[in-house]
Amino acid sequence: VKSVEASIPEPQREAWKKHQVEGFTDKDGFEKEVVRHVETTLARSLFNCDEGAAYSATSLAFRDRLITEWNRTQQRQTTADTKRVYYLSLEFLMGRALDNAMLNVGLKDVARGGIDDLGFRIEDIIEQEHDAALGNGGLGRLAACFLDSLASLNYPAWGYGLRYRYGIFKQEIINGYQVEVPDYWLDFNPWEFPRHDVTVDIQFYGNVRKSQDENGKTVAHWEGGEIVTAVAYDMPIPGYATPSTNNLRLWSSKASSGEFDFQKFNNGDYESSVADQQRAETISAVLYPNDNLDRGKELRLKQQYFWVAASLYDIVRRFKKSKRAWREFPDQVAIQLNDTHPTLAVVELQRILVDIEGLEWDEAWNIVTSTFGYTNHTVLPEALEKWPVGLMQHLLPRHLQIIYDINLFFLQTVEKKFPNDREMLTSVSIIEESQPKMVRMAYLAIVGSHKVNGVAELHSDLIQTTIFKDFVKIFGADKFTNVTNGITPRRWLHQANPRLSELIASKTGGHEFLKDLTQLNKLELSIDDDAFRKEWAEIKYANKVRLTKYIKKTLDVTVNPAALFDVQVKRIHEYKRQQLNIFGVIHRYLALKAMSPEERKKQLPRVSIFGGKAAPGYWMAKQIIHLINNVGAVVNKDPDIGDLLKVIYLEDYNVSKAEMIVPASDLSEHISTAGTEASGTSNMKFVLNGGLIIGTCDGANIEITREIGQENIFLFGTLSEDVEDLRHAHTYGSHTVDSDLNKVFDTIQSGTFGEPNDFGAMVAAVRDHGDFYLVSDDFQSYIDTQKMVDTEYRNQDEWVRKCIRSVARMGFFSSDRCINEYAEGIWNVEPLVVK
Ligand code: 4GP
Repeated sequence: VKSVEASIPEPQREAWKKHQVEGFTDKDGFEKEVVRHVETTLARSLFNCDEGAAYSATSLAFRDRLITEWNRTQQRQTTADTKRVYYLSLEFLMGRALDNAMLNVGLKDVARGGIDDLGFRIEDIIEQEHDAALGNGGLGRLAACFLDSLASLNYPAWGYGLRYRYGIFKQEIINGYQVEVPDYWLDFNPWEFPRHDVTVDIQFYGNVRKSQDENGKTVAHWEGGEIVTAVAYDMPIPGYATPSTNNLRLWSSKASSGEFDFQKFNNGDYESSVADQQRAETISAVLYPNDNLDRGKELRLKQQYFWVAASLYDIVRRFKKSKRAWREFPDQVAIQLNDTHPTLAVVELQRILVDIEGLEWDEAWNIVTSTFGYTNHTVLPEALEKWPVGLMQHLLPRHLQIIYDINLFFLQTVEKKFPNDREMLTSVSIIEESQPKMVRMAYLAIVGSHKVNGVAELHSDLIQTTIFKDFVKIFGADKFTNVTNGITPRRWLHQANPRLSELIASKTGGHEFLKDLTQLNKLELSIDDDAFRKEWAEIKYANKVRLTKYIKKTLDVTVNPAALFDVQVKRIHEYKRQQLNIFGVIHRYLALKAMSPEERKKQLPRVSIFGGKAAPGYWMAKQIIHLINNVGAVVNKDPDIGDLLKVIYLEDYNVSKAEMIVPASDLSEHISTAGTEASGTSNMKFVLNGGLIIGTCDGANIEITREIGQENIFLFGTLSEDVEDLRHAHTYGSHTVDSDLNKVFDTIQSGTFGEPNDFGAMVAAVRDHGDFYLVSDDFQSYIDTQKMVDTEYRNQDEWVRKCIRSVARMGFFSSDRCINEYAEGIWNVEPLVVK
């Protein structure tokens, strides 16, 4: 950029500078921008500007501001010639952008006034926005929190992903069943910039020809096949209280000619000419709706290569502009693989360096392994990605050859270190010798990266002692590390819970805590302040009232906002054990039914709130949803029960709903079978918003306990070190289910909650088929712990103190801390300080 600028004559530079866009800073300027966008960009007027148009114009006004900062940020980074981080993720679960942009830029109050002047309410405008739901759950939302932290901490960073036309499906609950409806979110998205000038042609299929160059070296040429074009769409990512604005670049696919095949068209074969175009567009059409599950579909592999190849082309192009030697590539570029989905990037970079740039294999491989880091997000075997060798051969013939070579050289080093250990070789080989043979993507990612990390301490220990233990022997323990997940306090406190954020600011000396979350610890000094605790409790109550109204509006069920709100919202999965929760609810219902009316009057009212999507092909998860809804239908209408128990299923759980639900919880459930939930991040969100947790010793629950103190969390259940023995005992010993749980099962099977056959498999999984998720082992301690919750909740003053103490000690779980750890320990990048 320096040289480009210098080459432009002074007067021209002056002309540009004179007209530089500065962006509004006050209400008047904001209104002017909104009106301009309504009247020109949207071609409407005062007379037909509805809330939707007002939302669009407001977003466009902010987008213009961001894009100016975005340009400057890029220019600063290029001029400073610093190392950049590239975060490759197939999922970015961003949620809404407008509220976040207003708050991060610090102009929400300005916008509120302006929108008011123009005749709207800011809350209504915010509600107009459709969530950008390009992710399934934890993994995708983590990527979104990371983008916020990277920008807020001034790191030179880009996110790279796919621009799905359909994000995660919309969930409807019809007659108690989940029904999936497509989520078409791109009608008009004011936050994206189509970059029709930034395109990359991506090759698939074809074959490999080898030739000799003038020095007698063998060169591979990947020829033929099919070309699809990737087009970049950019979304600006504003940092909080900093001008730094980063970029999320999402690739969209289209036919390489851009149009349909004219030859075919002229020959009258209109249909097939259009079909080619549609086939190309299919690549980025839809997000695969699986969480913690791999379903080896060819189109998914195509998506992965398409995205990875386009992103690497872009990264390499940017690097080449610096005119540095290739060996300096890792000094300029760090690439993080968010799970194994982008692992082909390892192979693609090796291909670029060897086949196209002509580097020697070893030199190229050094560059590759110094560039990549790999994050694992799950130990569940069904989620570990593998691709059939035959499919890889067909779709990416050159890449398969390179994978074989990587494997060969890798196994040679293993052989040297562990001579004559055939078992070791088969166990770590990137190619699984199964029928059919498979490429193990996690192994490829480990071999191709310089660091591998898990996402919470227990999880990082587990990967080193179970699924990847042989790799620890081969590479040494230094290659493996832990970075405990975090969440952005901007969205998950300041935006979702503005009143609490203001109260905290008033007690900690301003909004500094939003940039340095450890400052929350100052709250402990105010814990004996009666007025403070009173206001704290009032805020929680107001958040519960808001959710109460939403429940009334959407489900027509009246719940008592003074009841204990017990929440479990996350993807539906057997390992997350929503079934344990609903069995516990049934147990509570039976206990209440068995009481005399006098006894009942003494009980604490509770609302059990569930939400979450099941993967469309995950039958058992859908049965769990069905049971919860059926239980709700019976309990909520039972006159014996009244307010004492309500069971609510919130439809279509997503990021913007989480922003409303999380601040309204008294107790949230994080009750996975020990050793199965890699980290969890909603546990952090709930505690940060002043709710307590009931949970197992799993994932980040363990570190949360360490930080906030075990007197502030309700832990129960089996420990991870005992899980295997219990499973073994279930299968080979005698497995019995205690009488309380049996009563629950009998009630289900008596038809109290609808057709018993619908739930037969769910009951049998626990009673007859080995109870893999240890529901029976943990049931009694779960029930006992819930009783303790009831007792403790009655002492509201002590409960509020526990909540405040917990919030005060949550500083560690900011994604800022987490990103700083990645930057220092894995990426070796520095923030670019903005003056
Ligand atoms: C999730 C894990 O299940 C969750 O525990 C973790 O907090 C999150 O990643 C972020 O690290 N994994 C997935 C997945 O979403 O699909 O593997």
